Amino acid sequence: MAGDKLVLFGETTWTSPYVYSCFVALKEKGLDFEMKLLSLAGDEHRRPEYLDGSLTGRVPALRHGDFWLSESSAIDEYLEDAFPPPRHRRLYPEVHQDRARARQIQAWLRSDLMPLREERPTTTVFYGEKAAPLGAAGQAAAGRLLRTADLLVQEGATSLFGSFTVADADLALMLQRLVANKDPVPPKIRAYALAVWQRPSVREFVEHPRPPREPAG
Ligand SMILES: N[C@@H](CCC(=O)N[C@@H](CS)C(=O)NCC(=O)O)C(=O)O
Repeated sequence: MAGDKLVLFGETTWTSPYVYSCFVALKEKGLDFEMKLLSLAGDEHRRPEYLDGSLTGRVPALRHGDFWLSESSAIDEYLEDAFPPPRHRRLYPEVHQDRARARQIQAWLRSDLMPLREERPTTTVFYGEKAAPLGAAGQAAAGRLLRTADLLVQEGATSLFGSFTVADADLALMLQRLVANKDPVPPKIRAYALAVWQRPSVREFVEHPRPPREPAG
C-alpha cells in the first residue's frame, strides 16, 4: 500500500483552505504525489467518476492506489497513519492530549467563524483581493478567533505544540485572513502566523502560480 501512487485532487485557483491543509501535509511527509486540478466553476467535481471516488464531490480528495478519501482533516490523519513518524515527519503532536487538541483546533476551524470566512475569503490571502472593512458579524468572529489564538499561542512561539503540526498550518491560514488584510492582530499572534507562513511546505502552496482572477459578476 505504501508504494501505491498518491494523487491529491485540488482546484484550479489554489485558494481552497482544505486543499492547502492536505498539500502541506503531503509535503511535510516528503511524499511524491500528483496534483489533479478540478475546475469548480466548470463543475468538474460533479462528474460521476469524481463523485463516486470522493463520495462528497468536494475537494480535496486523496487517492492512494485504489483507496479514495475526502474531508481534509481525515486525509491529514490518514497520511499520519499511512506514513508514520519517525520515517516521515510528524503531522500531529506525539502526546495524546496535544494530539486531541490539534484535532479540536482543526475541527473548530472547519465548522465555525463563518462570517470571517465570508468577509475575508482566501482570495484576499492568495490573490491579494481587496476586502471591505469587517462588518459586525465579521468583527465578532475575528474577536473569537483572536481570543482563542491568544489562549493557544505562547509568547514568542512559532508553533502550538513545540514543533510544527498541521494544526499550525490551518490556524495560520485562518489568522492570515486578518493579517493579510491589515486587520488588527496582536503582535504575539501576528508573529506566530507570519512564522508559520514561512514554512517551506506552506510557501509552496502560497507561491504556486494561479490563473488570473476572473472579474466578479
Ligand atoms: N469539510 C470539507 C470541506 C471541503 C470544501 O468545502 N471544499 C470546497 C472547496 S474550498 C468545495 O469542494 N466546494 C465545491 C462544492 O461544495 O460544490 C474538507 O475539510 O475537506
